[in-house]
Amino acid sequence: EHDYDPHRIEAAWAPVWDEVKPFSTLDSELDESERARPRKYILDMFPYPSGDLHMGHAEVYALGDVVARYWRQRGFTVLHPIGWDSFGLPAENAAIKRGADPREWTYENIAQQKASMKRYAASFDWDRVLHTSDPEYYRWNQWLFLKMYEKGLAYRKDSWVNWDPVDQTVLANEQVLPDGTSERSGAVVVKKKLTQWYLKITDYADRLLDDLNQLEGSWPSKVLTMQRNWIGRSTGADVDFVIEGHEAPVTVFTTRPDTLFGATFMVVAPDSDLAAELASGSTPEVRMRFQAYLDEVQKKSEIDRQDASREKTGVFLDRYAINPVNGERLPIWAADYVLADYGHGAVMAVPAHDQRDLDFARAFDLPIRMVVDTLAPVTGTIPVITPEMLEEEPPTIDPAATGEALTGDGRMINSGPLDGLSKNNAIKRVIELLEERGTGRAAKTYRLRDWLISRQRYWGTPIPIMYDEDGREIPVPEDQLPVRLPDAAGMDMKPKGTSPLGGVPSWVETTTPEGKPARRDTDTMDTFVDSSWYFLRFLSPGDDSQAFDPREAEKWAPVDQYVGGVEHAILHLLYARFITKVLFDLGYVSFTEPFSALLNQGMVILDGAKMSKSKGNLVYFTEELDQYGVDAVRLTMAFAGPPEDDIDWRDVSVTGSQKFLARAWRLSGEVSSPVDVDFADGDVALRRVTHRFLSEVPALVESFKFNVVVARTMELVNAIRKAVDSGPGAGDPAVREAVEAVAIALSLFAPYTAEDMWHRLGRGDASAGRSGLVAFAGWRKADPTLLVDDQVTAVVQVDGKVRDRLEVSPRVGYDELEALALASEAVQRAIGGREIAQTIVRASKIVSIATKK
Ligand code: ANZ
Repeated sequence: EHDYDPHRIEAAWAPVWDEVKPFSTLDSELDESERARPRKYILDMFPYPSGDLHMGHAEVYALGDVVARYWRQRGFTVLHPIGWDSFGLPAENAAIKRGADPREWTYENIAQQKASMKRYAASFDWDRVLHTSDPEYYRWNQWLFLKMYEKGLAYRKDSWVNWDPVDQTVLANEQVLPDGTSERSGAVVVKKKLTQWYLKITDYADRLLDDLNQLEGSWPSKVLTMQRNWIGRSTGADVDFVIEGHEAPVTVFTTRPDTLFGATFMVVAPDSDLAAELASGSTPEVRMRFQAYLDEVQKKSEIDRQDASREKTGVFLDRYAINPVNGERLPIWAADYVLADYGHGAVMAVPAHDQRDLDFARAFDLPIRMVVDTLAPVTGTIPVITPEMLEEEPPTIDPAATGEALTGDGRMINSGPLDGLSKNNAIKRVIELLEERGTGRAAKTYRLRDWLISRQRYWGTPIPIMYDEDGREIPVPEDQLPVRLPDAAGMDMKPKGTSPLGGVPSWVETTTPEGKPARRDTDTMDTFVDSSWYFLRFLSPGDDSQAFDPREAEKWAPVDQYVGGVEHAILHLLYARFITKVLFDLGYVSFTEPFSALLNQGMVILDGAKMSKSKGNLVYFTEELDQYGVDAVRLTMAFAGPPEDDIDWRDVSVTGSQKFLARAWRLSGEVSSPVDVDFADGDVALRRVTHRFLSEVPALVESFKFNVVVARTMELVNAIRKAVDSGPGAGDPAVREAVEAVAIALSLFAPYTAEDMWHRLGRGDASAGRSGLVAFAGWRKADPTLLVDDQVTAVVQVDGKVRDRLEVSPRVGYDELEALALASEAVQRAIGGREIAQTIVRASKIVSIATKK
C-alpha cells in the first residue's frame, strides 16, 4: 500500500475524466434525467490569454468551481463554460515587439492556459469553448453592431476623444484612470478630435440605474454603488436663454433652478461648438484670445479640469444671454471648469450658491447676488437667542466677503415670485413658471457618456460598415458577415494613429451591394463589445445561423452566479448589462439583467503586495502545482479566508492543506465495513457529528463561507480519526458514513483526492459514466433526528434555594439561559416582585439570582 501521493492520484484520474467528459452539458451529452433536472448557469469571468495562468486565475477558478461542483451535488444540471477573451492590445504589442503574428501568440497562449485549466481540474464544459478572436465568434459582434445600427443605437460622431499617445489609439472614458492616465499604457491621455463610432448606452441610463435595485443583496453593495456613481444621474431643470445676436437659444442644465434669479453670468465650455460659434460672432480680438485659451485647455486632462482647487481661468466672449425670468443681461464667458460633454456644455453661473462659480466670479470681478437666505430656518425650532449671542457681531454669511458659497437650504430672497419659499418648493415653482413660458422644463442628466467603440488597431473585430464614394455609411449586408481580418503577414502594425487595416488596400477596397466602389471602415471594435454578450454564445456553440438560440437562453440564462475580479465592477458589467437590455428590446432574450448574482474574489498577493513581474514577487502557478499537487493549492485558495478578501500567499500553508488531504485520504483506505452496510447501525455520537456537518454545509457554501466549510471538514476528519483509533473502530458503519461525507465534501475543493477516496471506498465506478464519479454522488440529506441536541439540566436558584430546573442545549448562551430562568413561573414566584440585586449565570449549568432584601 502506498501513502497519499497527489501526483499519482492526478495521473490516475485525469485520463478517466477526459474519457467520461463529466461536465459536458450539450443536449447530446445529457441523458433524460439530467435534462429534466433544474439547471444552474455558473460562470467564471473568462481569461485574457496573456501567457500561462497565474495565481489570480488559480483563485477564481478554484472558487468558481466550488460553486459549480456544489450545485451538481445538489442535483442540478450545471453549465460551467469557459472561453477566451482573445482580442486586444497585448497580443498586438507582443507581435510588434517580436515580429510575430498576433494570432499565433494568442492561440499558443490559449493552448497553454487550457492545458493548465485541465490539470487544475476546473469542472468546465469543454464542448462549449469559445475564442472571441475566431471569425465564428466575432461575426456575431458584427451582427450585433448592425442590429444596433438599424435601431439607431450605433452612430458615428465627430468629437473630442481620449487619445493614448503611446498606444496611438482612442480610449473609452472608462479606460482613463482617475489620474488621467491610460489604464493600458500608463501614458497621460490627451484630447483629439476624431470621427468615431459610438453605442448609445445613454439611452439606457435610467434602466441601467433603476434595475440595480433588483440586484440588491445578490451583488456586492460596493459594485452597485460604483455602477450608480458611474451612471451618475442628476435631476433638475433645463433652462433656455436667448442670446443677443444669436438665433438659437442656449440651454443650460442646472440642479438648482431655484437660484435662477441669482444667475449673474453664463459660462460655456471652451471646447464646445457653442463656444466656437459665440466667439466667431464676436470681435477679432475676442476670437484671438479665445483661440489661445482653447489651445491651452486642450493640453489638460478632464481630471485636471474638474479639480475644484485649481485656479480659475477663462475668457470673456463679449456676448450676452438674457435671463428668462427677469430679462437681465448676463455676460458670457468661456472657462474650462465647464465640460463640453456634460449637460449641455453651458451653465448659468450662480456665484453666491455654487463654489466653482464663486471662485470664478471673485477671480474676474463679476457680480455676486444672494438669493437663498441660509440663516432663515426652513423647518424645526427657532434657535434660542442667548445674551452672549446678542453681544457678538452677527457673523456675515455674504459669499462675496467670505469666499464660501452658500449651498444649504433656506428661504428665497431677491427672487420675485419665489421669495419666501424653501429650496424644494422654489424648485417646483420655478419649473412651473418656466414651463408656462416655454423657456425651461424639468430635466435629468447623467455622468454616463455614450460608449466609444472605435479602435485604431488590428487585433479586434472589424466594424462592418463601408463608405461609398460620397462618404455615405453603408452597412455590410448580413449575409456577407463575417468581415474577416486580413492576414497579419507583412502588415505594419506599429501604432501610427490610424488603423493598420488601412494599409491593406485589397482589404479596404470593396463594393457596395449595388456594385459601386466603396472603402471599409478600418477601425476595430473595443474588446469590451466581445465580452458584453459572450455568456450567451456559450449557449449555442458552433451555431452558424445565429448568435445564440433564444430557446437555449430560455433554458439556461441569465447566469445564476458570476464569479470574477472586482476590477470589472464598472466597465464590463455595465456593458454586459446594457447589451442584455438591448437584446431584450430586440426580442432575443426574456430577461433584462445578465448576472443574477455576483461574487468578487480578492487578489492573491505576496507579503502584502500585488504580485508582478517587475516587483519580482511572482508565485508561479505551475510550480505550486508541481510542488504541492493541484488539490492542496485549490484547497488553500478556499481555506485562506472569505473569498472577497485578499490572500497573502506568505500567510497560507499549502503544506498544511496537503497534510490534511492525506489524513482524509488515509481514512478512505481504513474503512472496513461493506458498501451496503446500514448506517443506522452505526455509532450515534459520530453519526451526530456527520449529520450536523451535512445539514450545515449547504448554507455555508451558498453564502460563500468556503473557508468555514473546509474547517468543518477538518473537524469531521478529526472526529473520524478518534472514532477509528479509540472509539468504535474502522468497521463501524458510522465511520463509513462519515468518510463518504468527507469525500463528497472534498469533491468541491480537492477533486482528485475526493475521486480517489470514493474509489477506495468502493463507491466509484468509472465504467458507469458520470454517475460513477464522486462529483455526481449527490449531497446527502441530514437525518433530523440526529440533529436534536442532547439536553442538559440547568438549575435556577433564588437567594440560594433551587426553584426550577430547565432542560437546555449544552450550547445555550448566557443571555438566553438568563432569559429562560426569568421566564420561569416558579422563579418569578420566588422573586416575589422584589428587586434583583445580582444574577450569576454559568451556562449551561446554573443561574443564581439574589434579590434585594
Ligand atoms: C446653477 C447652479 C446653482 C448649480 C447652484 C449648482 C449650484 P451635478 O450635480 O454634478 O449634476 N453644470 C452643469 N453643466 C455643467 C458642465 N457641462 N460642466 C460643469 N458644470 C456643469 O452638477 C450639476 C450642476 O453643475 C449644475 O447646476 C451646473 O451648476 C453645473 F447654486 O447650475 B448648477
